[in-house]
Amino acid sequence: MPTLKVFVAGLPGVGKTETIKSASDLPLVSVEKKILGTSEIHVMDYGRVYLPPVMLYFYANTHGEAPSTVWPRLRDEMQALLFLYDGTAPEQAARAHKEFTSCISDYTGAVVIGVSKIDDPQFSSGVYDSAVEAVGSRCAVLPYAGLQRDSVRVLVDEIIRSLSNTGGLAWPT
Ligand SMILES: Nc1nc2c(ncn2[C@@H]2O[C@H](COP(=O)(O)OP(=O)(O)OP(=O)(O)O)[C@@H](O)[C@H]2O)c(=O)[nH]1
Ligand SMILES: [Mg+2]
Repeated sequence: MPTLKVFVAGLPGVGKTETIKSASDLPLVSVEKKILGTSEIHVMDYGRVYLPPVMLYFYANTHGEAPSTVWPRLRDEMQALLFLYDGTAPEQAARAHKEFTSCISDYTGAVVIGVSKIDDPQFSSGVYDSAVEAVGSRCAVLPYAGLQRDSVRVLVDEIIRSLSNTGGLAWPT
């Protein structure tokens, strides 16, 4: 069965855990992930969903750690990066963008940005606008609601689409 590993990245509180919960067929678990090629173990959120013919695995940073600190040790085995900006936190947008820029440097996998919490009255379209402006044509920027399965599914579909566009899929779609 073809598999696809997706790292869900973002600053603390952006909605990574809820997004994985909504995307996944399983209750959320925390895993001790072995870092490829090392003896290092890293605690991460984990979920998975079967979208025939592919099994997608999701991992996310936890415990308030910055994505750019763990990503360098994971990027080689992740086919996609789903990077989240908090739609209710315009004051974090500049920091999120700095993290994002660091994560995508030299990365050739699929990249999608989600702007979270569109269902929240505090959602600011300014976060969306600044993300679009900052990333240009590098990747899609999609506002979404992490507590809603259908909304998260749109992000997942975009990841699969962008991988098939770049020839990164090993199976026909
Ligand atoms: N309204 C709304 N609230 C959300 C959404 N996604 C997450 N939240 C809330 O935002 C808070 C943080 O969500 P988490 O999923 O725990 O965020 P996280 O990125 O995993 O946070 P850390 O693990 O601490 O880095 C929680 O109170 C969630 O209920 C969303 O789409 N809409
Ligand atoms: Mg979390």
